[in-house]
Amino acid sequence: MDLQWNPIEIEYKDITQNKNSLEKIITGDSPALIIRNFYNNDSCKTISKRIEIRAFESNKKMKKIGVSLVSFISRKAEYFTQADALRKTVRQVFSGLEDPRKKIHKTLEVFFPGKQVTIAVETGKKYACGVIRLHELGDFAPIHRDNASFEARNFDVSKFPIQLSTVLYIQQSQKGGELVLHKKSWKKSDEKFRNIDFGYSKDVISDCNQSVKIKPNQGDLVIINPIYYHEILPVRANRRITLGLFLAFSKHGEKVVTWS
Ligand SMILES: O=C(O)CCC(=O)C(=O)O
Repeated sequence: MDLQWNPIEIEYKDITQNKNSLEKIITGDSPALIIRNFYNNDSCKTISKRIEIRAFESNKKMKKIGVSLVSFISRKAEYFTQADALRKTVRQVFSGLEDPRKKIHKTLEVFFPGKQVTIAVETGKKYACGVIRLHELGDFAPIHRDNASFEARNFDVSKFPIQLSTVLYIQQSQKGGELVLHKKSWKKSDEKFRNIDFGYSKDVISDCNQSVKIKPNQGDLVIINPIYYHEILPVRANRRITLGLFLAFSKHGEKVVTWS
C-alpha cells in the first residue's frame, strides 16, 4: 500500500495522457491534482491588475468578486438573484482574455469523457459560476471543508454524491498563503469542533497523521476533494488571488455540473 499522501502533478499540455488522474483525488488517495501551466501567465497578470484597480477604487475592503453559495445557505432566492446580478461583473474581469472558467469546463470534459459539463441549473435558474477571492497581507482561511451535501441541503447540487473543487492561482503570494491539505475527511460528529464564524478548531484534525503543504504557481489549476479538511496559511507578502469553482457528478449520470 502507498503510504505517501502526495499531490499528483501534471503539465496542462499532457492532460489527454492523464485522463484518469482525478480518480485518486475522488478516493482521497491523493490530496490534490496540480495542473501546471494551465492558464497563461500574462493573462493572470492582466486580471490581477484589473483586480488591483477595483480593490483600490472600492471604499469597503473587497475580498471577493462573484457569488459564493456558502454565503447564501439559508437565502436561496437571494443567491440566484445575486448570481445573475454579478454575472456581468465576473465576465468583465476576463474580458478580451480566454475565460478561465470556460477553460476549466473544457478540461473537465477531458477528464470526464462522454459527460456533459455545464453550469448547474435548478428550476430554470442558473447557479453562479466562479468566485474570485483575494487574500491580503495577514489573511488566511482556518481549517475547513466545503461540501454542499451537508449544509446546502435545499440546493439541488447537494444531491450529487461526488463533489470536487477547482482553484486557479491568478496571483500567488510572495510569502505565506500556502494551501495545507489534511488527510481527514469530514464526519458529522466533527461539528462539535466548529468555530462560530467559519471553519473548525485545530482539534478537528488531532487524529490526523498526514498533512501536505502546497504552493502552486501563478497559472496553475488545482483540483481537490473538499470534504477533506484544508486551510490557507496567512499571507505574508503581497496579495493572493484565486478563482474557485466547484463541480459535482454522479458516477453513472451523464452530467458534470459546476457552480460557486
Ligand atoms: O485558495 C486555495 O488555495 C484553496 C481554496 C479553499 O480553501 C476553498 O475553496 O475552500
